[in-house]
Amino acid sequence: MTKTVPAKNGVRVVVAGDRGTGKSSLIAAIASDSFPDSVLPVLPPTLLPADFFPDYVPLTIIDTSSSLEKKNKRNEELIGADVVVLTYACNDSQSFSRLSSYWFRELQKLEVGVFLCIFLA
Ligand SMILES: Nc1nc2c(ncn2[C@@H]2O[C@H](COP(=O)(O)OP(=O)(O)OP(=O)(O)O)[C@@H](O)[C@H]2O)c(=O)[nH]1
Ligand SMILES: [Mg+2]
Repeated sequence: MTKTVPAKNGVRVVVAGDRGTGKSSLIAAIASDSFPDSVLPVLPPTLLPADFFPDYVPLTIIDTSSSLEKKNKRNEELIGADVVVLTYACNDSQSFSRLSSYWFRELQKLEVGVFLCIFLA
């Protein structure tokens, strides 16, 4: 029987988006398989082990802060990302506009190539 070999050491997913758009809740929900009543403002890195996935690649999910003072740290995380998840709140049209007016530009400036948008219910 063929054993599945990991393609690489892991995938680093960085979650960014405007304040209050559900970054930390999304990560907590993925990690616990349920929507959290409350979450820390910034979660520590969340490791989803390889056996969580059919292709056997572990995932590390990095939460980011919305504080301006933490922008440098956030940018470092974005530069080191394999995948960027941008969040917006569907009940906040401004957070949607900010995807193009701020976040896409910010990723371009940082020369971050890959990104994915997600929607909140
Ligand atoms: N209805 C609804 N509420 C959500 C959803 N995701 C998050 N929330 C709520 O939105 C609020 C903000 O969620 P957080 O996960 O703290 O958002 P955040 O982007 O991490 O916020 P900051 O860390 O302050 O930038 C909380 O009250 C959540 O319960 C969602 O998918 N649907
Ligand atoms: Mg948060």
